[in-house]
Amino acid sequence: MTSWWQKAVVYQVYPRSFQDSDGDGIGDLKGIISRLDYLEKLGIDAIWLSPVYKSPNDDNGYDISDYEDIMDEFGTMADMDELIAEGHKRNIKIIMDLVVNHTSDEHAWFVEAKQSKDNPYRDYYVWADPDAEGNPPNDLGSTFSGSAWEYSELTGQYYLHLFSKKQPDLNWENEKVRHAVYDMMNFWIDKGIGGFRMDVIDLVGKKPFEKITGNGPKLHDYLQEMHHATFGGKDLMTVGETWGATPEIAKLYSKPERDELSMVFQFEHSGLDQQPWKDKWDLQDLSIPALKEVFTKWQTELSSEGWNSLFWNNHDLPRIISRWGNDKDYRVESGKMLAILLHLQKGTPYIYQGEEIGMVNYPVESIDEVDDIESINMYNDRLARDYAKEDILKSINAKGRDNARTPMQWDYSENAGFTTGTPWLHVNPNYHEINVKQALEDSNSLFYTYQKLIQLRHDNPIVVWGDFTLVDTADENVFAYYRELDGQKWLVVTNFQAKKTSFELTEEPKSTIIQNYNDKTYQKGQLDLEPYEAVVFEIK
Ligand code: TEU
Repeated sequence: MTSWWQKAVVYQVYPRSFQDSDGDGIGDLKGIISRLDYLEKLGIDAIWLSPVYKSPNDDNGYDISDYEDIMDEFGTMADMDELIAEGHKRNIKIIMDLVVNHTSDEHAWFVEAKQSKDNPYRDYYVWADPDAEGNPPNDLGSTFSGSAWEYSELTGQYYLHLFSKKQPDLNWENEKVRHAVYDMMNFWIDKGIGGFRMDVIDLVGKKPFEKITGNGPKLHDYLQEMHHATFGGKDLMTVGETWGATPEIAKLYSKPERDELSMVFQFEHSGLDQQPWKDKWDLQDLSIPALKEVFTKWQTELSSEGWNSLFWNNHDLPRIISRWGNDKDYRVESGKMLAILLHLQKGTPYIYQGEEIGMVNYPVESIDEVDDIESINMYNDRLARDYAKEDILKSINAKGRDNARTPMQWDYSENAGFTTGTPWLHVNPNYHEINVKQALEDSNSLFYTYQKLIQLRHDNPIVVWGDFTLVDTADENVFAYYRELDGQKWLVVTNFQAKKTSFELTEEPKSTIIQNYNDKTYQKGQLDLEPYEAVVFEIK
């Protein structure tokens, strides 16, 4: 059986930074609606909408205080209903971000729970007595620096927060919590959404007293229970965010007969430019052979069981052209190369807003320019541990989450057409060169490469279903692979570096499907490749 999401391309919208409609400097739902025609032109099938629920914004909406209401700055539930309806008119489904590992500390459940040890909501969260010295029960750390335990004066116990202290962890062992979550999911399903992206879903089976966070013993039981209580049998798409997934684990989530999820985001490639066993902030250069190995492993392991998601970017990751392409001399060439390399693999591709016009990282000079709680906490933590300020800022420039969160660049007008007010986060000053208007007017822009890649997927079963085989190359920085289906064969060749090289084309190509150096023609034999050149051949 096949499903719509196996042939789909998903576009992620980070609402705060997409389009402001009322001049308060913050993107909103009406703004998104006004840009649906643009997304339809790009050709995407679904939008993954980062959280729009009511939230005090300690972590920009990933701290939810009411799952069935909309954040004031973003609009109203009527706007949300309109977004779903306007999406349907254009065959664009809305995938809601489901953040249920934790709530905000301002959620009614937590406001109740913290009052007393016998409050009916107490067990919605995870509490622990101080140890003999008054310290937290163990040394579990928060992803956003410091301890994962926060002391609560009112009752003299600690509560667990794997993220900020304003994001208390829900206790999934409590059946009432699980069923409250399922009811809330059904509320959204009834509105006609297309599915869910599940935030850090691999943490919900945690055993914090045994210091188990990801992949806890009950995780898959909970997901099967959720599946049957909510989206099961409803043709919705579900994608779990799972930082610690191996191919074996990804199959547990995504084999259809297990009744869990459609697919997961796994991050193995994303860890390749950090030093082994260290933090994402501890930088090292990307090795292309290592990248080839990781992609090949996932393509091969999930070829017939389970399903892959394909992505370079999201709201937590730096811009891919700045990260692994070249944002100085080859912005467009490297951007197209990266797009072609990713989108012709097997799986469901995700495009993060602005990726399709080649937006790049914002240069941060001082911590005062930073909004992201993860970066700010890390900065303070490392300063206290005597790291050099320059090194910390270097890490933030390379990996900080704000890189992806600067406002969408629409045109040449003030603030890039994002807002008529003061933007909540600085607009990248390069919007005079990089913006949607420019991209739409230039038939050679990155936008049209993305548009064509989406079209190729929609039109060619080989892109959706074809087998993947890595090609051995003389230059280890050339990444080439075959896709094959029913006697048809495509060859993808990409030069993943800023210098020229060559590639031996051993078969006469029938045709060229897409390329990023337009006026070149190709024949069997030695191909001279330009920096970041990418070309796809039909071989037979
Ligand atoms: O991200 C999970 C997560 O662990 C990230 O914080 C990630 O580790 C980090 O950015 C990379 O170092 C999800 C959301 O995508 C993120 O925006 C939220 O802050 C987080 O969960 C908490 O909800």
